Amino acid sequence: MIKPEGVERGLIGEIIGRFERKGFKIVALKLSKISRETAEKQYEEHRGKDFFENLVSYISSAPTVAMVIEGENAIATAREMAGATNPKLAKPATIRGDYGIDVQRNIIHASDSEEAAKREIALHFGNVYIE
Ligand code: 3AN
Repeated sequence: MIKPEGVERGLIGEIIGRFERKGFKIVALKLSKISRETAEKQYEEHRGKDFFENLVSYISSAPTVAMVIEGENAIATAREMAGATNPKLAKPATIRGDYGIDVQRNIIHASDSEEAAKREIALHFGNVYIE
């Protein structure tokens, strides 16, 4: 998911392009302002943490781009391409390393496991792409 910061700064094409050029196939794509309820479900694992409230408010404050990418080792590779959670520590040539500074507004969210990917795809796109 491209977070509000990435959309506002005009980075949609750049970010999608990176995944396409890497060789992944974009199989679903949706620009929308997600509801607070959906944001809470997306970040359910972080409920109770001190940044949860701000994170949920932020992610539901302006449009995001959700996408499903398909390809070999897609989950791990997408996270490598996203870079470290804190953009200050993310390496150059990663998305967060190249475009981010703030840990909350860190440009992109990438599912961290097959289980999370299935849950998040269902949350944003329904069950169409789940095998
Ligand atoms: P990642 O997005 O790299 O999987 P997570 O799952 O630890 O990282 O964190 C989810 C989101 O929560 C991050 N993308 C970031 O927006 C936010 N976040 C994580 N740690 C912090 C923090 N210390 N302060 C503020 N926001 C944070």
